[in-house]
Amino acid sequence: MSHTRSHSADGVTKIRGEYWPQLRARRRGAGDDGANTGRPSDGDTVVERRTRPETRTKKPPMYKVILLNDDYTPMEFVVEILKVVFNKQHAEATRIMLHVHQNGMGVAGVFPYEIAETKVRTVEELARQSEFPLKCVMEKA
Ligand code: TYC
Repeated sequence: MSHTRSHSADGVTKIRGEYWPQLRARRRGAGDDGANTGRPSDGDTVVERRTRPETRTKKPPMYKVILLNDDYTPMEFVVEILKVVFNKQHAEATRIMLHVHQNGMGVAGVFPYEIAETKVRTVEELARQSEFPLKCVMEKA
């Protein structure tokens, strides 16, 4: 192939020169009569438009941070954890704590991986300091 491509920030790729060599053979002698065939002939500038963005904008995977029920951690402690670590208001913290108490587990929040990891560690460290067995896990949302 003997064409050159120039890329620009607006997503347009310009191709100058011979792009489809087989076309040249077919058109040899005919020249470009200017007919709009949708195909370039020698020396034409071909414009290609990007169909997907240049930069990756994929959202990070999210992780649920899940509190597990146990028989020993006081309800008030779990409510405090939900307020301090997960920024919940009192009523919402109480609702989540009761859900965990009644159902065995419940979602405290959903975060990107490293934030979720830090929340899990913070909960277990605060529980450990108070000698409560409160457990917390994370799971892909
Ligand atoms: N089941 C505990 C109790 O009766 C309360 C509790 C709620 C513990 C939620 C852990 O994640 C938990 N004291």
